[in-house]
This record gives sequence, structure tokens and C-alpha cells, in this order.
Amino acid sequence: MTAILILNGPNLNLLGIRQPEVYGTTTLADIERDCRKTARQLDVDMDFRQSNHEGVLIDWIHDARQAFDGIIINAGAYTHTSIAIMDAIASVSVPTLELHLSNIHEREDFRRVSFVGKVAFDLIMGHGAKGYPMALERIVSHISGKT
Ligand code: CA2
Repeated sequence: MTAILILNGPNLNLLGIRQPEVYGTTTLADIERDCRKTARQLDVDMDFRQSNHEGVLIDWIHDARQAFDGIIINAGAYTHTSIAIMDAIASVSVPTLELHLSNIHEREDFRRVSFVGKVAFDLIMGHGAKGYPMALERIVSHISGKT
């Protein structure tokens, strides 16, 4: 069965808990629940993880080489800074989709730079929490060769 790893980076554990005026009221647990529902509908296995630590995210990306067919990553602010995460994604040769809640191209200039984007096959952004199930559908269709 196709297995997808969904990774979430720093501060995303605070979703729905802090600054709801900026990032909404949906929690990461709500998002995980929605993703599990979509994964069941698509008949895929899914692992959903969050860490505030760059090295932990890198270790998880390395895990994907053996155990997963695709990675969806919202690397949070590491998106804009981490050459190490970019190198890790490039090293595993697992199709990777970049995901963001907000439209990073319509925010501050420093968010326009994405190191993850240099190694991802596609980008979904600006759809809030709904972007997560959309990303699952997109990566499954990419892996099955439909898009
Ligand atoms: O839009 C996204 O998904 C981001 O990856 C979110 C990151 C931001 O640094 C990226 O530029 C775009 C920030 C996540 C912070 O999440 C919080 C949630 C609640 C309270 C505070 C932060």
C-alpha cells in the first residue's frame, strides 16, 4: 500500500491555540483527523508528525527513504532558511510536495525564498487547513502517475 509521510515544522503545534487571528482556529490535531479521513478514502497509509527541531525533521526525512512513497512537508519557517532540510529531501529521492497554510508569495519578502521548493515536485499554499487533504490527493495522483 502507498505510504505518505506528512511533516510539520516549527510552531505548527500552536495552530488553533495561539494567534488564531493569523493562522485560524483549526488545530493540528483537527488537520491530522481530516488527513486520516482522506487517506482512508484514497486507500493509502499515512504518518503525521510535527517537530520544532530541524535535526528531528531531517532524521524523519531520512526515514522516508525506506518506509514511505511520498513526503508532504510544511517546514514552517525552516522553509526559508534550511539548506540542510533541502539537502535531506534531495538525498532520499522520495517525491516531495511543499505545503503551506498561507500564500508565502503574498507575505513578507523573506518568505518568498523557499529552499524546500527547490527540491519539491509541486507546491500547495494559501488554502489554510484544507490544503492538507488537497496535498494528499495531489501526491497520490503524482505517485500513481496520473499527474
Ligand atoms: O503558511 C505556512 O504554512 C507557513 O509554513 C507557516 C509558518 C511560517 O513561518 C511560514 O512562512 C509559512 C509559521 C507557522 C507558525 O504557526 C503558528 C501557529 C500559531 C501561532 C503561532 C505560530
